[in-house]
Amino acid sequence: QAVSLIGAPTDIGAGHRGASMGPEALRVANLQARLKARGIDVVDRGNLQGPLNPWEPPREGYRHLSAVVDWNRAVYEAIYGELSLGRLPVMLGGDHCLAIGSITAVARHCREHHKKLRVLWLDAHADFNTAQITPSGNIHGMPVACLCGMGPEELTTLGGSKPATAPDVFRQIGIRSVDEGEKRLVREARVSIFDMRQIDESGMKRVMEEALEGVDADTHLHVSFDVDFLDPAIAPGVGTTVRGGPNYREAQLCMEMIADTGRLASLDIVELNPAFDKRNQTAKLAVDLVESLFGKSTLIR
Ligand code: DIR
Ligand code: MN
Ligand code: MN
Ligand code: MN
Repeated sequence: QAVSLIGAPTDIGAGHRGASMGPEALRVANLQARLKARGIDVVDRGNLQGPLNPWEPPREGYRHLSAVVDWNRAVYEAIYGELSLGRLPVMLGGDHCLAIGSITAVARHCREHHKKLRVLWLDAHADFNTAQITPSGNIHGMPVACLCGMGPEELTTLGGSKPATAPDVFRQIGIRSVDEGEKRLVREARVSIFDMRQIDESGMKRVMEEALEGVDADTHLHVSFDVDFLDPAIAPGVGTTVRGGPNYREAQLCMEMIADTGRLASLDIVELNPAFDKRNQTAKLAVDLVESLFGKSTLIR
């Protein structure tokens, strides 16, 4: 297994500044060395480049649309390139708008290689807003809708055709903050959502079994890990904390069960915001969890 780390240092789609420092925080927390220690070939490709954040108000429902498009083009090309080399790309965000680029590339790779795509969206938020219903204009709240063909043409057609993916490839886990208009849209699109209430009632084990159902040898498994998925008590280093998220053990189990499938083929680590963190603890936690995602087990067996 060969892994490529790709930094995308921008907060262009977010409502707070600072996610642009995420890639460096993950490097400082030793992401590459920790994966290498697992016997994985890990290359750090360095950072992509794109426009600076002009910090402007939203226009016609979108904040910084053209800069978001530029960043996502760069991410799309880089991720597609790594997949073509047979490597497993890890996109170090950056805010979650960049998953439009990464997952559009992954979807193209899957089409070309006749693979089924499954996306696990680990997040406090559904990220299914559109310009008409967004409360903020921040495009990091819109990537899933864009990938399903709902959004500005420049983003929905990043990979040429539209839509990049269908709603049925997604399994959203940890959800606990969905805006009013967004609730109606996810229901209409029939996005599969395992919210915190379901994790409370069924437990993380049962939820992950359901979310991973049907993942087989022909499946490309993509994990889009928004760090605000985690409970803010253990992960304060994000711009949009929502209380009541998975605790440390629940998060570990989630990652370990993904690793057990042996199908992880691409990963986003997004929304890590060192400006809100203390002593880089959230980056360290993210690295710890990513080790589990790549097969490190706390169990003795
Ligand atoms: C909120 C916050 N739903 C919005 N979204 C996200 O502005 O659209 N925060 N993704 O991380
Ligand atoms: Mn492949
Ligand atoms: Mn998100
Ligand atoms: Mn989120």
